[in-house]
Amino acid sequence: MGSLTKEQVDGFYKYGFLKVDGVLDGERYLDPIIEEYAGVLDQLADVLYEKGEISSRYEDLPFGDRVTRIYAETGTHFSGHFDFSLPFAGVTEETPFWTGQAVLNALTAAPLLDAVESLIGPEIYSNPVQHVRIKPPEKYLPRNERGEPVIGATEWHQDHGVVTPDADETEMITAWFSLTDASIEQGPLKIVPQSHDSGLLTHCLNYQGQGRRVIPEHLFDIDSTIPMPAKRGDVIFLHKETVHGSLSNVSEKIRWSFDLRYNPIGQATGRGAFPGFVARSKQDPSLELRDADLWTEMWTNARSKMAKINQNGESDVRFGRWQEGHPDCA
Ligand SMILES: O=C(O)CCC(=O)C(=O)O
Ligand SMILES: [Fe+2]
Repeated sequence: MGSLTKEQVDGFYKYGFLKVDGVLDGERYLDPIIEEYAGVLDQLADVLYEKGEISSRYEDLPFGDRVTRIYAETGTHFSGHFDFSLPFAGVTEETPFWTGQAVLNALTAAPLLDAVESLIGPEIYSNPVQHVRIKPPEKYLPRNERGEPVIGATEWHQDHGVVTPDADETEMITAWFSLTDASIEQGPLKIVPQSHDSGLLTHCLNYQGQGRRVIPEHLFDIDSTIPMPAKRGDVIFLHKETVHGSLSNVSEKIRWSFDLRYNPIGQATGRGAFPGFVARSKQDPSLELRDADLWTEMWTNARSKMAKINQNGESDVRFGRWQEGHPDCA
């Protein structure tokens, strides 16, 4: 059964977003994820230490400080080891990803799906456009060739803009939540209320030579931007055409969030090479995925297929929809 009030649902469609406090119980859903990722980091630290890429395993540091230290010392980031997704190109049979049981339990948490059900109905598909984002304090991060932190603020975009056109009619919604409190200093989401009224806006692939995909600021009302700090367990729902990005992490702590997508079963996900699954079905509950081993198998199969395409700069299967040279991007 849906858990949102009519006012909340109406507010979501009117403003293009909805923040619901205390959806996910920290002890039940979030602590197990934190524990699971500690194991992932342990493994990563072992490998890096054995290769001589770090001078210590840093096992006494708490998760956030340990990640930050390892990224700083190696001069690179290891986001792929934690993400329940894959890169779009250059994948091999060894490309890391993480699809653990605690993660799956959060994606299928009843209180989360109850809220999703209020927005898109009881036949709910977990869309594979999904990420964990572990963003260390920017001041400690390695920099790319343009001098920017390797995992910095998220550029202005709409989630509709990151799926392929086959999903143009899909009623996809985004659910964002943080595993630890996300203060303003930690670089939470920033949202432009009612920007979804404008429909899909142009995303420029290399706006003003900055080398990143972004909606140019002249296409939306940037002055009405609001920052969205959140407590752990709160969930922020976004309409697929709501313009959003994130602030920079200028704090001393990591910012650690999940962003998930859901759509009604049977609609295109806009990322057909990656596996989604039935998160809830009132019509046929036997379809619901709850076993992380099966989920891992699905991603392992996807990885094998990806290892045969999109190699060496080729684009056999497209993941994006934008081309350079649009007049909005001049
Ligand atoms: O967490 C972020 O920095 C960006 C998240 C995002 O774009 C999303 O939830 O769709
Ligand atoms: Fe997004």
